[in-house]
Order: sequence, then structure tokens, then C-alpha cells
Amino acid sequence: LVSTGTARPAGGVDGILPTLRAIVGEQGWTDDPAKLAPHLSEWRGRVVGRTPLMLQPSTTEQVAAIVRTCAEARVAIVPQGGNTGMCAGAVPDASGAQILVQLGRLDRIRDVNVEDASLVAEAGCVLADVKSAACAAGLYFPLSLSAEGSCQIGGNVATNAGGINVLRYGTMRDLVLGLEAVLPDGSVLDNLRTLRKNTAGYDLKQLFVGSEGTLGIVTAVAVKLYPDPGPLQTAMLALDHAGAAVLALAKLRERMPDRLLAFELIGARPMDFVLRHIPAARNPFDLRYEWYVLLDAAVPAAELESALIDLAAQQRIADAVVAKSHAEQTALWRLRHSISEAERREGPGIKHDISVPVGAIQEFLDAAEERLRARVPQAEAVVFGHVGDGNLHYNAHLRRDVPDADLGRLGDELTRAIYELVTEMGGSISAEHGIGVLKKEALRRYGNPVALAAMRTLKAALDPAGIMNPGKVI
Ligand code: FAD
Ligand code: 2HG
Ligand code: ZN
Repeated sequence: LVSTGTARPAGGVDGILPTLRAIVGEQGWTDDPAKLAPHLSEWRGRVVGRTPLMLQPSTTEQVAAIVRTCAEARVAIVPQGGNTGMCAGAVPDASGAQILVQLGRLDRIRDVNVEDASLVAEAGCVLADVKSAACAAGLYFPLSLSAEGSCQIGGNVATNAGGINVLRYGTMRDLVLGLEAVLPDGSVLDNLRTLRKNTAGYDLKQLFVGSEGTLGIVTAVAVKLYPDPGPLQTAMLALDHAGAAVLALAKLRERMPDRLLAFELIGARPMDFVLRHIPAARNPFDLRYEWYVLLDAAVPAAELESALIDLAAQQRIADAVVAKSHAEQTALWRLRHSISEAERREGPGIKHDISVPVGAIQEFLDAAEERLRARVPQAEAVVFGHVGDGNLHYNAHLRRDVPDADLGRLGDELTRAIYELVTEMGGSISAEHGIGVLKKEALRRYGNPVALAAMRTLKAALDPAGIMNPGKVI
């Protein structure tokens, strides 16, 4: 029902290009191949598309006029934020017939309300700027991810972004109070309210969270702000097995409920990649350990140190370092935030952004290792992630001596082995990055058929012509 090519240009996309250019004005469009290039390729270059025109509207009204024009001509639209998504959801297909709508010029913070503890930002605001605006008002916007310097708040909504502080504050879904979106017929859904309670009908804003541009274009978002958690302590723990991380997390949470903001697991292999590829990266320990945890806690240093000493005495952790300065904190977090980049520099890898129940992390890791050894012994797992959310980036690289001709087959077999295991364990094949193009087949294969049918019904009801990001998700 919803696949690439569902939208059939009646008069052809070329017929509406002058109208689209006029809607946004000179500053708001380009068809210059050099300017288009970074917008046509997914982050790792796995998918590269084409477009006759990229539009950069600067108002909601312009977005609505673009969508109306495309809807009338049945021309497909691909919304794009910072293009940091991991599943190729923000790039057009290869047809050259899809219009790219890049939201970067919708970049105003419309309101920061201290009494309401809320902030209203246009979709193209870069996440780091939203965080800074909250901070300037003495409040805190907790969403935090390595791409925060370039991803946009609208993209965060569209992917239901997670990141390192989900443990304490939840995902983007938990942070959205309201939103404004242009529906596939060009009408504007003004749901931009900051109410904490509202049971008047379906909660439509949540439909857009995680919809990856397939149900409409988000143009503005109202988010919850929190009190500033105060000075954070950062520590890195060294562990002999990943299960110890789950036990250490439980112990620390008992002692500092709600004060533990981040608790990130890093395997030895991603750490090796970072130390190899990222300038000035350095292992804070003298030894190489199998696993590391990086944590942030909003407690006095002495309280964290005493908790870590107790964990070491109970032999739950092998070693720990606590950052003594802001520079040391930054250096420790740089190790974590550089993993994706280091992995990219290491060479082509296969990403699996999975989740299982938190208590089943060790069982999952043991079973995954066993299955890979049996089915794809050429694979080397690169594991890290948000262990407190049960969300692991169970990535894998095939050994360099694997012949090129075998890469595709082995990669598919590897992914099947992981997804089958995740499904058996009641987990998810997509914990935080979404489906886009790269996981579409996997969703079809492993998704719940009744849920998939309901998604298709929703999609068809809101976007009967299939113009909104066709070929993505379902
Ligand atoms: P894009 O990549 O531009 O788009 C993503 C999807 O959303 C596409 O389907 C697009 O069509 C749609 N979309 C974008 N904007 C809109 C809009 N305004 N209206 C409707 N649809 C829209 N993700 C996490 O969850 N947690 C992490 O820890 C994390 N770390 C990352 C680290 C690195 C180094 C990188 C490169 C990525 C990481 N990501 C992470 C993935 C990515 O940053 C997030 O998915 C982010 O939310 C995407 O935002 P974006 O603005 O770049 O969206
Ligand atoms: C992270 O947690 C991101 O750093 C990216 O979700 C994960 O690169 C990846 O596989
Ligand atoms: Zn992640």
C-alpha cells in the first residue's frame, strides 16, 4: 500500500517546480548539485538519492503551501532535519521525482516559559540550541545525543530520539507537550499547547512522534523543561562482564534514585576503535577491560566515590575513575560520543539498534555471541549503548579477510541471527533510530501483523495519495 512510487505525479514534478520556488523565494531553494550533495546521502553513505529541488521554507505557511501544491500534483515529499538519522529516512529515493523539504530555516525559539517549564521551538532548531535556550532561562532540556550539534528538534520528534538521558527523563515521546504539523493535504494541525493534562480525544501529537515524516511535516514543538539538575559528577567504571553493569546500575539507583542521569555501556571493541581513530582519545585505565560504563550523577563527588568504593568492595566493578575537572568530564564523554564516528572510520559495519528487557541484557549478549559463533563466525560484535534502557547498539563488522562476494550474504545472515534472537526475547529490532528504509523489510518480517495493519490504515487515512515520505517505514 505504501511504497515508493505510490505518489504518481499527474503533471509531473517538473510542472510544479516554478510554483514551489515562488513559495519559498530566492533564499529558500536550491538545485545546485554541490549544495544538494550532503542532503542526498545518508550519514554513512549507505543510501544516496536524487531530487530536482530542495526547499528550505522559513514559515509554517510556506510549508503548508508546499504540501498543498505537491498534494494537488501528487508529487512525493521527503522531510529532512539535520540528516543525522541512522536509517536513511531523510533522503529521497533514486527516482529524482521527490521534493526534499529541509527544515533548517524554521529555526526560531518561539517561547520559553519558566512558570510552565516549557519551551516552544520551530522544527529546524538544532537540539543543542534548544538546550542552550532552556539553560539561559535557568532550566534544563534533557534530550542528549552525540549528534545534538546538528540534529533538529523536529527530527528528534519524527524519530522519537533517545540518547543518554532517557534513563532519568525518558525519550522524546515523554518530553513533547504539543506540536504543530502540516498534514499531507496541506492543512495545519495546531496542537502546539503546553498543557500537562488533556484527555479531549485522541492524543494526536503522539502519532507524529516516531512517524519519520510519513504522516506530515512537524513545523514546531512544545517541550517540557526540567529544573537544572545541578553539577554533575562523571565516572567511568571498568567491568569484566556486561551483566555486572546491570547489577551496578540497580545498586546505584537504590542509593541515588532520580540522580543518576546517564549510564552508558561501552564494549572493549568500540573503545579500541575510539582509541585508534579519534585524536587525543586516551583510555583512563592502565588496562584494557572487556566492558566499561560511563555515568553522570547529580550528587556530591564524595557520595559517588563512596558508592563506587562499595561496588568495588562487593566486586561488582573491577575499577573506576571519577573525573576531577570539567576537562576530565569532557574527555571521558568524548570517548562515548566519538564511537559512531570511530566505527565509521574503522570500516563498513552493520548496525542493530535493539532493545531487550534490562534484566535480560547478559542473557541476550551470551546468546547473541553463541549464535554468531555458530552462524557467522566471521563477525566481530561491536557493542555499546544505553544499558539502563535495555537498548544496545549491537553492531558488527565482518573480518577483513572475508571476500567481497560474501559480504552481503553474511551480513544478512548476521542480521537475521540478531533479530530472531531479539524477537524470541520479546525485544525490539528498533529501539531508538527508527525504521526509515534500512529496516523496512525487517519491520515487515518481525513486526506484529496486527500492528502493521493498523499502521497502514492510519497512513492511508491521513495520506491517501501516499505523498509523504513514500517508501519509508511501512
Ligand atoms: P533527519 O535525519 O533529518 O530525519 C530523520 C527522519 O525524520 C526522516 O524520516 C525524516 O524524513 C524525518 N523528519 C526530520 N525532520 C522532520 C520534520 N520536521 N517533520 C517530519 N519528519 C521529519 N539517535 C538516538 O535516538 N539516540 C542517540 O543516541 C543517537 N546518537 C547519534 C549519534 C550520531 C553520531 C548520529 C549521526 C546519529 C545519532 N542518532 C541517535 C540518530 C539521529 O541523530 C536521531 O535519529 C535524530 O533524532 C535525527 O534528527 P535529524 O534532525 O537529523 O533528522
Ligand atoms: C549512540 O547511542 C547512537 O551513540 C548511535 O544511537 C549508535 O552508531 C550507532 O550505532
Ligand atoms: Zn544510541
